[in-house]
Amino acid sequence: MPTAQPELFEGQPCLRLRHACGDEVLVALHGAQVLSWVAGGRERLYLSPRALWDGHSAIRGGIPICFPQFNQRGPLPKHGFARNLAWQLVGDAAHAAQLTLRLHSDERSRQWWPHAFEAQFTVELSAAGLRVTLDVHNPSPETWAFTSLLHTYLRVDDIAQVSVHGLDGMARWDAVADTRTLQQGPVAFSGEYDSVFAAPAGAVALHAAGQPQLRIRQSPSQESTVVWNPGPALCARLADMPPDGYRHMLCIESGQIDTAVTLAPGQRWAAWQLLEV
Ligand code: TA6
Repeated sequence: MPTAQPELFEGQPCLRLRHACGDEVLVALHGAQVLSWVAGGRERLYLSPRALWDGHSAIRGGIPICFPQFNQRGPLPKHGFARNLAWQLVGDAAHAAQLTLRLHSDERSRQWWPHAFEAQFTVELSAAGLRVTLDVHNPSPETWAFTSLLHTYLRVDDIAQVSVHGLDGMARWDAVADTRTLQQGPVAFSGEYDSVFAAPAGAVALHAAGQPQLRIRQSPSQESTVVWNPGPALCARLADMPPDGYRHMLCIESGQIDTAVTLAPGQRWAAWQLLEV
C-alpha cells in the first residue's frame, strides 16, 4: 500500500506518494501537477531546471493539467487556468493509496471563466505504473463546454535517439507546417515537432536507442494524442527552459481538444492517462 507525505519542493507544498516496490511520485498542490515519477529506479518525467515556482506561473515539466481550454483555441489564457491555481487535497493523504486533489470554481477562476465547476485529479501509483485521472463535474444549472489535456513531459536522454511507436496510420495534424496527413511508421525527431494525432486504440510506446522505455495509454474519452518537442530554436525562446532542455524531454499528451466536451447540469466526465514501464 503506498503512503503519502507532505513536503516542500522549491518552496511549493507537495505530496510524495511512495509504493512498497520503491516507486515514488511527487505532486504539487499548484496545478495538481505531478512533478516527478521514479519507477524502476529512474526518473521518468522531465522537470525543467528553469521552471518557475512563483505560485501562479505554470510549472514547466511533469504533468501539467490543461483545463478548460487547449492551447490558444479560445479566449482564456493558453492551456486554461487549472495549471496556474493551487488545488486542495481531498481526504487524508497520510493513509491514502492514491491522491486526489480538487479545484472548484471561485473568485480566482471566475476572473477568466464564469462557470461553476468542480474538477478532481487523482494520482494512483501501483507496481504496474502511474495512472492520472481528471474528473470534471458540472454542479451548476447551466450547460457549459471545455477542452482539456494531460500535458505529460517524459524525460529522455537524447531526443535524437527517441522514437514513438503506435501512431502508425493515425490521422495527424502537423501544427508546425499546418498540414494534415496519415502517420506512416514511428515518429522520430530532428527539430521542432508539434502534432495532434487521432488517438490510437492501443498503447503508444516510447523507445530510446531502439529499446522500449514506456507504454502510454489513454482513456477513450480523449480523442487526441499530442506529441511535442520544441527543438533548439523554440526552446531557446522559452525562458523557463535551459537551451538544451529540448534534448531531454518529449511530451506525449492525451486530450479532448478538437471537439469540446459539453456537460449539462449534474453531468460528469473523466479521462485518464496510464504510464507503464
Ligand atoms: O500541447 C502542445 C502545445 O500546445 C504546443 O503547441 C506548445 O505550445 C506546448 O503545448 C507548450 O505550451 P506552454 O504554454 O506550456 O509553453
